[in-house]
Amino acid sequence: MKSMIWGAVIAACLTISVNASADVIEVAQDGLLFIPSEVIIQQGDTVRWIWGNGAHTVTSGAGLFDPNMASLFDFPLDAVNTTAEYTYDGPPGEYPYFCIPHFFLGMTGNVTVLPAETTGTEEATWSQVKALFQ
Ligand SMILES: [Cu+2]
Repeated sequence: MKSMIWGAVIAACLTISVNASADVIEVAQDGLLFIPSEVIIQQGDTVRWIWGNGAHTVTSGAGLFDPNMASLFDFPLDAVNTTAEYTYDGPPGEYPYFCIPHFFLGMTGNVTVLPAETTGTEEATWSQVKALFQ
């Protein structure tokens, strides 16, 4: 019975992952939080940040001491600029970002970019599913 349930879960994951079209993943801002703060996407997907309140930035990099901060993007996120978007079409990997004025208050997030679907073979998909749990 248990294996049947896992089979169903895995089948559901495979079905979702096989959708090779580029997606837009939304991240909300509320107070000093990006919600969700961690997202897992595929190469070519776009993340859209949606302003909630206050004045913030969405800035690429691991923080104010990251020499590469803002090398990918540095968006305002405030009452005037209520959305920001970035398409992750670079190499797969971890892409941290943060809010400049609130970095020291822990306003950070991370985007994990998985390899893009190539042919949608089961093996490629399965390795992506496994990568979610590593
Ligand atoms: Cu902020």
